[in-house]
Amino acid sequence: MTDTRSQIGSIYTCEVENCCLCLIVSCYYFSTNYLTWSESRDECRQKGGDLVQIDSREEQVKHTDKFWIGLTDSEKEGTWLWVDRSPLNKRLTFWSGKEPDNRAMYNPDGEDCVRMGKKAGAPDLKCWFDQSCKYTYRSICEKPAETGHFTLQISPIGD
Ligand SMILES: [Ca+2]
Ligand SMILES: [Ca+2]
Repeated sequence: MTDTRSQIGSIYTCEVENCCLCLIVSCYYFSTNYLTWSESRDECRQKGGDLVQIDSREEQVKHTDKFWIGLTDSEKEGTWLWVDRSPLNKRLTFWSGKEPDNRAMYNPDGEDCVRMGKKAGAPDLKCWFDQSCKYTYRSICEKPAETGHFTLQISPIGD
């Protein structure tokens, strides 16, 4: 069973499982600001998280539409690192078609940041694109799940 809770005093929405133990699974914040990849990352960090890291297929299933995610090869071309510096698990990638292509022919700086595309019609959830980090998109922030206090969102009956 999964349900969703809001973190007190936070803009993040968190999901919890197994509510006897109230194991907190993950907290996400969907930014509506169109920012470059580093500006998006700054915004997430200011809000106590970081750009989302996709650690499971379930996490990929949850998210849709065009958002920056926390994956980049800006340090070393072709070496994809998540924002916590963990390497991309090659068995758990969702590159679209021939991506990543670092289309340097059109982008003098190459393409070093990853945007999730719309999943609609994407076979097997494959909707990641490497893009110029200077483009502006919305982003998904993720917050370490173990911090903070949580409250159930219950609407009083008859209110
Ligand atoms: Ca690149
Ligand atoms: Ca690309």
